[in-house]
Amino acid sequence: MAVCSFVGANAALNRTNNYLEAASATAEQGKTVEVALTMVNNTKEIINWQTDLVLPEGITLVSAVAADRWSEAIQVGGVRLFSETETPVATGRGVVAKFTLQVAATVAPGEYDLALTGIVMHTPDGTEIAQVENKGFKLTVTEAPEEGKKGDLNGDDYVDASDIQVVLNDMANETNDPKCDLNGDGFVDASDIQVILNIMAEG
Ligand SMILES: [Ca+2]
Ligand SMILES: [Ca+2]
Repeated sequence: MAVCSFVGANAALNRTNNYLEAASATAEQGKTVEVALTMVNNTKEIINWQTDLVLPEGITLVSAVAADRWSEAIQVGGVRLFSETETPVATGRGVVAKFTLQVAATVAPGEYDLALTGIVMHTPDGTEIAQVENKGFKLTVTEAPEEGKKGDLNGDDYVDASDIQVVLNDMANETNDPKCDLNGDGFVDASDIQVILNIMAEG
């Protein structure tokens, strides 16, 4: 555990009692993910705050909204989240914002270390609470599911007569398997075989 530490003019404020932290989250490649930002301030009311996000390449901050313990708007500027208010709007511990990260499709699956840095909170009497230590959190990026090739009903990566056979079997058994309904009209019939023939013709 970090040792209690104090700085300069803010000596009365113990940073271990006043900080922002983000929850770890999981996102799929190419998708967005919402992350909860929690404020812990055990000693003072807070009127505004800001933090910068340390993000790996390919992960960007796109938006943020106020959450349970914060009633005022949250601004986004690049990798910075901040609020501009002059009335106390949060005390104690609670989620103050939810921010959205965009994960580029090119980001490799895996676990990434993200961090909050440059955290500053202000109290109504103008006291600044600076949080020096980064508060790290993790983002786990999962692989986007592979889209199956349209018309490849037996999953061998080719669209050919064997896929037509799958439709014929479905028609014979009257199972009406949605995966065989290639034109999406709710029925499995010759028109779905035509879809396969068209795909084969296109090569
Ligand atoms: Ca096939
Ligand atoms: Ca159909």
